[in-house]
Amino acid sequence: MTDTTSALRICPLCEATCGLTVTVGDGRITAARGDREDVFSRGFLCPKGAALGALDADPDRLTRPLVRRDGRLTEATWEEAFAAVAEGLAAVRRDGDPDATAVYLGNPNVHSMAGALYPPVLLRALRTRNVFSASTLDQMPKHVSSGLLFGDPLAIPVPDLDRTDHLLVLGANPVDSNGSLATAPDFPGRLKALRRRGGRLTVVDPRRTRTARLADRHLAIRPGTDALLLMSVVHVLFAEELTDPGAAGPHLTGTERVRELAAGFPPEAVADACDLAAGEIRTLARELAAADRAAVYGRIGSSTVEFGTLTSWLVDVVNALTGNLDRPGGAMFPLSATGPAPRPPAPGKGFTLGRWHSRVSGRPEAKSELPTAVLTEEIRTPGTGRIRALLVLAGNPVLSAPDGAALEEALATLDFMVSVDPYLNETSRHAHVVLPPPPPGQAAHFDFAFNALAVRNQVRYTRPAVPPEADRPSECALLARLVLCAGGTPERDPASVDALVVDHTLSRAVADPHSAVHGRDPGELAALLTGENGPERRLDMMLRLGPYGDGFGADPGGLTLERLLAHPHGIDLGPLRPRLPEVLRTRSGTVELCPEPLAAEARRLGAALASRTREDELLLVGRRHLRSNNSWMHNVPALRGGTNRCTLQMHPEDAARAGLADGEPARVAGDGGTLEVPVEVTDALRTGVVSLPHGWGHHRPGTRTRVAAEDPGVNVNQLLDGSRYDPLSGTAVLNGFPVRVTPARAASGRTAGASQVAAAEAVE
Ligand SMILES: Nc1nc2c(c(=O)[nH]1)N[C@H]1C(S)=C(S)[C@@H](COP(=O)(O)OP(=O)(O)OC[C@H]3O[C@@H](n4cnc5c(=O)[nH]c(N)nc54)[C@H](O)[C@@H]3O)O[C@H]1N2
Ligand SMILES: Nc1nc2c(c(=O)[nH]1)N[C@H]1C(S)=C(S)[C@@H](COP(=O)(O)OP(=O)(O)OC[C@H]3O[C@@H](n4cnc5c(=O)[nH]c(N)nc54)[C@H](O)[C@@H]3O)O[C@H]1N2
Ligand code: SF4
Ligand SMILES: [Mo]
Repeated sequence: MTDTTSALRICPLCEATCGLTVTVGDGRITAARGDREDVFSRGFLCPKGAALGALDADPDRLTRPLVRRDGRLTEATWEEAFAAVAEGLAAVRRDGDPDATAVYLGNPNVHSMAGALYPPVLLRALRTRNVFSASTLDQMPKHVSSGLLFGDPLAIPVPDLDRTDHLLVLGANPVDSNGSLATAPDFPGRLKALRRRGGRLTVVDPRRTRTARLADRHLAIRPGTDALLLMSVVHVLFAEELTDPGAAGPHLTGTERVRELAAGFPPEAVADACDLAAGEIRTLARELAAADRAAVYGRIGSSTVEFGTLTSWLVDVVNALTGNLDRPGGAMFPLSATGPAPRPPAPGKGFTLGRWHSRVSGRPEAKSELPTAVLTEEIRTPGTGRIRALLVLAGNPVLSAPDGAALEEALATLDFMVSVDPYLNETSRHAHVVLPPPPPGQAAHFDFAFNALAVRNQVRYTRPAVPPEADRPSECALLARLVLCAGGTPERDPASVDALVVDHTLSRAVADPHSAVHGRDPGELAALLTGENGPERRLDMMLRLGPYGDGFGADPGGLTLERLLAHPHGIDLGPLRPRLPEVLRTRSGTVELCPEPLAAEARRLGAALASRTREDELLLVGRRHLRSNNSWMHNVPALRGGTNRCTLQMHPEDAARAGLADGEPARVAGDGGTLEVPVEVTDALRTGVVSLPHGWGHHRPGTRTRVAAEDPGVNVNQLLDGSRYDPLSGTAVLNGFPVRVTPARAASGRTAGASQVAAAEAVE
């Protein structure tokens, strides 16, 4: 028997950030359970967290870098791999066009320290405008609406779950996803607690999800029409004189213009389009207005739709008009320990969209990113500024973005591609160099992104649970070396990247009259930093400069890395507190409730009211399964099977109309292609709507996710061609798009098994 020890590890597998107690033996995690003493998660964990050990020890994880030689990816040493990266990038950058090198940042970057600390430095070194990320497949609409409303795309109000009396959830299923843009360990438990204390839960979702089953009211809306619903709620609030912005009132401007915009959207005008009764919409508005404390919360289903930014904006407009913006129990701004320290309110620079445009189809940037849906055309279309090199950090856009087949063809034409990824998968198989980070057990963890979205202010840090392997770079060290390669100085010490950031940040802080370290010497401050390595010193710096920090001695009781390390289960920093107007960065210094780009979208929405789906079309929506995570967890045996399947869910009436029975293969056709997939007949979704999960399609050759390949499923995003998008944010429409469903037998004259399903996708 081997000796086992236990260690603490914050779970990196979803936004809930649960604290785990892991058992370690033989240099790996052998078991994981919830840490009861964690100040935030109090022992909660879900099946994914419980499988952290299996995921950590997945035999398909790459342990050494791969370098393409004579067309084939071959194991190499780290030195060989970084030499290949330096050479490949230099060859493209030598021509002097920084935009020829593009970056795609995938979702796991928000779940790791490396992903928070190094991509910003990498982008500065590259100076490219070709920056893409999973955000334009996800939450970019919320950044844009927050940018326009509050002047800061990162100022995202979260529902104050534990104190609200009425929660309205649109297009989110936190019982399965465990929550998003609202970090809350045990989201399901918090919803049950809301009901127990007599609060109301309303869920708007075309599917009767597990979240909808907890609700006292479920509105099975027609997909893509949430903006109409909320516009109509706003209409009722004004028409019935129910608006009362409360304490936020003095900070709001543009309220009258919102009233004018909403005038054309009485419930009777939108009811048909939303397929909801006008009376239900009125009741909803009245209840939100009447509740002492209410919060509206929208996620994926309200975001990855044509009016995603408008919907995201309306969520906060309703919160503001009902007095719930910035009020306890309403929608509040968290205050993260590593965020900027509060400063006296003052007008800011505001937020501008479209400062540049994509080369081929002229799509506007948002938050310095271009839409991921145009990545393919930017690689394929010849001319100056064509993307010839691509760095993919923790991303799998071949499965996560529209039309992966076209993207794959484009990737194959790149002069150079790097994937920083633990797996050889649908995307990384196209790379010239694959750099695998060590498994999560060997990584330290701090939630830079999610503490700014948490429903309670708190701070936690865990060092590696398992001793890092010798001779293998941590993901932080790996990305630091990538930064040096991008900057043309591959020979330099990776620690110099952290030193440079520290110097830059401290120099700015001492020059800032509002900073606690104003006027001090940056060198003196740098010498005070503690930590075992560069990332820890940077964390120490951010904590000390942050809202709860010790200000490098200015507040001796304040937060430092040392103090945080002395609290291994974290430090609770209290419930959310009102932050208006300090949080605002708009030019007016107010909450600009009716920015012109959104007013224009509202007018476009009015025009769209007239259009209808065709009779023979169904609208497709996605779904997430509790034991899944986008494209990359189908390789863990413990998380497979049961209801976690790639099936086309259909209402019995729609299935009967299409001539399909449960288990039969259907042929699904969309703008971008056709798939064959088994039907699952269920009344858990409304009529006129079908559902297919994303992240499947693991049949491709040259990958090494052997478990996933046994049950590959099909890639739903192959039904899309990227031409549907939310114009303000550039976010792809991934929900509520039209498809036609017919029996596959009629089309092919045979029954499709798993391999034939895969083949059908590969062919089309
Ligand atoms: N149809 C449809 N499409 C969708 C969605 C949908 O709801 N419907 N959802 C969208 C959303 S919300 C998102 S966020 C995107 C996700 O889009 P992506 O981020 O492109 O895709 P993921 O599947 O999350 O892939 C993450 C990659 O990171 C790797 N990885 C995992 N852990 C680490 C790590 O610690 N370090 C590194 N370097 N790599 C790691 C994985 O192996 C995988 O290759 O997909 C979007 N696509
Ligand atoms: N288990 C698991 N957890 C995850 C992930 C995962 O893949 N698996 N992914 C993580 C990521 S990257 C993210 S971004 C979050 C996402 O977190 P959530 O937003 O909670 O994710 P979903 O489960 O996709 O919920 C979206 C819901 O919107 C509904 N919907 C679709 N179209 C519409 C519409 O037009 N209107 C309305 N009102 N509803 C609509 C769908 O039926 C679905 O139930 O989850 C994270 N957590
Ligand atoms: S809910 Fe999320 S953070 Fe918590 S254990 Fe599950 S996957 Fe990990
Ligand atoms: Mo996401």
